[in-house]
Amino acid sequence: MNAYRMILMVIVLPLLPALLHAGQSDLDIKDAWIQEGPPNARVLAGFMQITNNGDKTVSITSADSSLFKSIEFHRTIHADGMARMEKQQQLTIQPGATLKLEHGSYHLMLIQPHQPLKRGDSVDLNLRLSSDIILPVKLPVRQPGREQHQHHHHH
Ligand SMILES: [Cu+2]
Repeated sequence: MNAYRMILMVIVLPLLPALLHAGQSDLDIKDAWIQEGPPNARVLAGFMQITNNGDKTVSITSADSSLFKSIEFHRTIHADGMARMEKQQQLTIQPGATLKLEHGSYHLMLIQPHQPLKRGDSVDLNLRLSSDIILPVKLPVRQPGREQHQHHHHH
């Protein structure tokens, strides 16, 4: 064994467990969906439940999809009988906690679809985590439920 191979063994072998772990995240995504909008909608809202099964806090720092110009994280705040949306720099999920993206709370704001989207379509998007892991998520486009008819977006 030459010196070069010896160095490889010494350096690379201890790293293997870490390398094998790369690409896996502690986040579990459930019930991901996008609400169907009116034809030519400029923005759509996306929802999901994100559970952190790990023992460290995880942040989602950005999201993107080839079907949208951009994706933001929003939170709807109710004050003085009005609902308004605040842009969030990131979504943070504590260990063991579940963050619900739902009507009247946190949601994905999907901005300027490149093509019309209707129920039955599905959207692939990538969530980038603070650990630099990219988490792909598929969201079907669905009709809003009855209980959600009072929800409005103001931009
Ligand atoms: Cu919004």
